[in-house]
Amino acid sequence: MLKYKIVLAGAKNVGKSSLIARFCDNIFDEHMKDTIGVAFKRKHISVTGEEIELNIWDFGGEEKYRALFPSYVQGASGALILYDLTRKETVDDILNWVRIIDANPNDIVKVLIGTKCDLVNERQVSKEQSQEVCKNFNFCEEAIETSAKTGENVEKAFLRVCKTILDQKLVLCKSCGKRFSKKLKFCQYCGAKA
Ligand SMILES: Nc1nc2c(ncn2[C@@H]2O[C@H](COP(=O)(O)OP(=O)(O)OP(=O)(O)O)[C@@H](O)[C@H]2O)c(=O)[nH]1
Ligand SMILES: [Mg+2]
Repeated sequence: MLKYKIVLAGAKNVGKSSLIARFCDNIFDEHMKDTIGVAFKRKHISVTGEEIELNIWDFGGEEKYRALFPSYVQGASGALILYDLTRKETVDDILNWVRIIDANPNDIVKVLIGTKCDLVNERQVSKEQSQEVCKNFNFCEEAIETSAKTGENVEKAFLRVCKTILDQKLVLCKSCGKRFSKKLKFCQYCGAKA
């Protein structure tokens, strides 16, 4: 089974733990507790025929934990970076997370996630603004607007990061049709030359 580490980052209270709780356990808590330091969840999913174990790292957004972030990103294949679309100052914070993720020697897939899209009357960040951020900081495709409360687009967010990681790391064998690591010279299933 393929195993990938995914990290979640973003300002305090953007909804990182809530997104994970909806994705992993299909629950939503109006009174979610602040994350102290780092939390961890594991989930198995199937993506385009590949079985994947996702190790999901949830990082407390409070300022005092930020010095720990570079070491927590070690070994990650993907990052979901969240802003709260009802608080525009959370968009300004994205650059701080991107700098650290991009400084990592691994090629980490970045997906931008807008949260709390159920709060339609409180929106402060337009789709155009988030597209601009995606372009400027080399995010994968456009931002995904989600709601952990209703579940809207939550699965899509995790699937996007997984699919992009698979495309980056695996190649389709022309001989047997299975996917194998780009690092290998031969297909691990049928032995055909890469
Ligand atoms: N309406 C609405 N509220 C949300 C949503 N996601 C999270 N919340 C609320 O926002 C608050 C913060 O959510 P958390 O998931 O704890 O945020 P966090 O980013 O993990 O916060 P830290 O761990 O402190 O960094 C909680 O009161 C949640 O119930 C959402 O999609 N819609
Ligand atoms: Mg949290």
